[in-house]
Amino acid sequence: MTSRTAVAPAFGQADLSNCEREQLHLAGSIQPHGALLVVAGPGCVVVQASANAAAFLGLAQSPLGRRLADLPGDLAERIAPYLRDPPRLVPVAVRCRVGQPGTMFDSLVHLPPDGGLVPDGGLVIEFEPAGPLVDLARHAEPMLQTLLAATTLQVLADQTARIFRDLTGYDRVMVYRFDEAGHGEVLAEQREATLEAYLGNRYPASDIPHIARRLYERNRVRVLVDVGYRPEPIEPRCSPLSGVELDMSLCSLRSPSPIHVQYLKNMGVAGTLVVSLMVGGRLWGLISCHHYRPRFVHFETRALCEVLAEATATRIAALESFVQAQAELSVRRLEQRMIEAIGREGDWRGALFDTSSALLPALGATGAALLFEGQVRSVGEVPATASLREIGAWLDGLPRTPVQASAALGEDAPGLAGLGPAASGLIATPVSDAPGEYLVWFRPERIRTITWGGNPFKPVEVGSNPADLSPRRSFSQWHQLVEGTCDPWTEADRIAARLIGETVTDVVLQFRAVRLLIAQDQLAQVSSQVGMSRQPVIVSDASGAVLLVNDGFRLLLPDRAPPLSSLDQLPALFADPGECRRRLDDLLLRNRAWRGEVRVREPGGRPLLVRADPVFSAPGLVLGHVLLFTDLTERKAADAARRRFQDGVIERLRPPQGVLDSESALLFRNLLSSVIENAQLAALEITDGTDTARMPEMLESVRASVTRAAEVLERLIGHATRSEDKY
Ligand code: BLA
Repeated sequence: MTSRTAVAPAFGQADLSNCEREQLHLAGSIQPHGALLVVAGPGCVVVQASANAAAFLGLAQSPLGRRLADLPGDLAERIAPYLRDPPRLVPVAVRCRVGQPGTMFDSLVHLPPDGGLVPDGGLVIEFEPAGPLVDLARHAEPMLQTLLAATTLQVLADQTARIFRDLTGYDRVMVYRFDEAGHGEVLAEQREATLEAYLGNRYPASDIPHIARRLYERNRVRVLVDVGYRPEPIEPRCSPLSGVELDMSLCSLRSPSPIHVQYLKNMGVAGTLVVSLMVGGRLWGLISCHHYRPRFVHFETRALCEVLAEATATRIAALESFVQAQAELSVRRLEQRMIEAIGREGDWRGALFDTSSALLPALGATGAALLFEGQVRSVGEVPATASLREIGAWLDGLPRTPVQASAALGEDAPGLAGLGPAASGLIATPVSDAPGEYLVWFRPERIRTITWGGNPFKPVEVGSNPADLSPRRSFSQWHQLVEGTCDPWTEADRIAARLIGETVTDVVLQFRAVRLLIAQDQLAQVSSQVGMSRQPVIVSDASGAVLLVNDGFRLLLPDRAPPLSSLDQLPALFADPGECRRRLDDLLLRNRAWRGEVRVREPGGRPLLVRADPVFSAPGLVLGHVLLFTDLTERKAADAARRRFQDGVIERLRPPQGVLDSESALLFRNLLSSVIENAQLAALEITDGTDTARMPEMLESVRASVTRAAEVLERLIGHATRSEDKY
């Protein structure tokens, strides 16, 4: 990397080599369909203004240096209530009159994001033409209910595109989803009949730099009114108080990057409205609207777009979690059958590989193989045994993770020769902590064509003059023939593979522990296999004398705990020794299995799930006992997150005190209850379906979504009622 590209280029100075770091938030100018003022100090003196401010607001002279209260109109009076506690995240919207003829404007008031750091960084006021008020009572509720009723991602995306087109009137509306690599795909589209379809097209990640994606996580709705616009500079460019440029991250009027403007011109688009879809705290996709003539949408419509996008995103979280819940259900059935098979046949492998097993359908695979204790078992289309062993060795060489997946083995593992088209991709999960023991699924090659909206390998074009670089000019479909790959492994596939891997690992441990009891002659070998497991386990003989405690269990206990020689010592280790004693007696004296929770007796001791079973050599003849423990710390954190979610969401149902009159408070409550219904449904799916480690984060993001939607709704309804009252 050259030193020139290592420096973050200023706004408008980026070229196609360093646009990843263009300072988009320091645009220093606005689009001319509005005007911007920065006011500071107790007198609210105008310290910065867009060059068009006087003309746009109908003032005889520049507002720079004047107090808001001295400007003609009712601006100062109208925004006074917000000066004490200015909004940071979501701007407040106020309708006001400015200028001699008293023209009406919608003004958006907010603090710049760094306003807290720079002493008196100023308050930003953006002015836009006042628009007609949206009939929220009539439109918003049915739209929210439609989104809530969608039962698949495709239906949801289609409905979202339809609703956005009805609401905004753009020529084309697309729902655009990012994949793991950041490439985008048009999932749903509504368009003017005469336009070429973009549905199904893919666009390379390089079309939207990371720095822009991060900005869109904060500023959720962007409008570019006219690609042919002349930017109005902010004067002076740096604040006379702080000496720094205005952070325009939250500004609706911010000038977009000239590179992107060129891109849209190349595409033939004149105006855009783009709304972020945030799922699980990440930018999942965009709702991208194109118009072929300049187009402006008023604040109220944009705010409604933001609320609807939150609803769509929340519904996406719910639908994605539902897929995971299904996987979990089928894994639980598989586990049951394996445990039964141990009882019946003394082995669990049959249950995994019999014809009715869910092993292949669970992963949409055409073959699967188990590498276990030096043996190989398989079902369906798999490579030859020697190749399977090579795959085991290759997996041993990779960093140890719960799941390894490749959709292009030929490329990812060139050393694995000649696997053939039946195994173009694999997904693998360890079934024990020993090397070489895996469950592996295979998918065959699928030669397919990806349709890109323009050549993805040429995001950039050089004009006749080498300095004349431009984003690509051609957006005609570009077909890429992809060979040597299988259908991609999805997040749901990874979760299913991991769940099955964890389940089989448990079963393997149980199985080995049982064998430890039965095959005393192999004690050394088997006990080292059990001992190696990270999952805590204790094995005792029929009388309760401990035969084995592994490191997994010892690690749970305080350092000074004495070595465990008998199960009778267990109660003293846990917080409720009486209950533990009773369950142990049931196990040792009455051969009753023990399922329950205990907590290690020490400050901050871990909560554990206990699964203890007697092992029989013949009916009524007990060989010994196996006690498996599962650390519940993560699950408890997830439970706490669920409770916090419920409390947080219910808290939100109350409309803010005194801000809204009774009629609008009722409207607020009605709309918010749809938003909350949506969120609670999502929370249900998330708690059922998401793995416990990600659950707190997913719930938190739904909660953040509700909070944000509530805030935007409040601003929107506040704007509508205040505007109606006054004018
Ligand atoms: C931004 N590029 C964007 C945005 C989209 C696209 C949606 C966000 C615009 C917004 O939120 O307002 C791309 N738009 C698309 C695509 C479709 C679409 C793929 O409608 C498909 C139908 N762009 C390039 C290259 C660079 C680049 C090569 O093609 C840089 C080297 C830069 N794109 C770029 C920049 C932005 C951007 C800098 C940020 C614009 C801004 O917010 O200021």
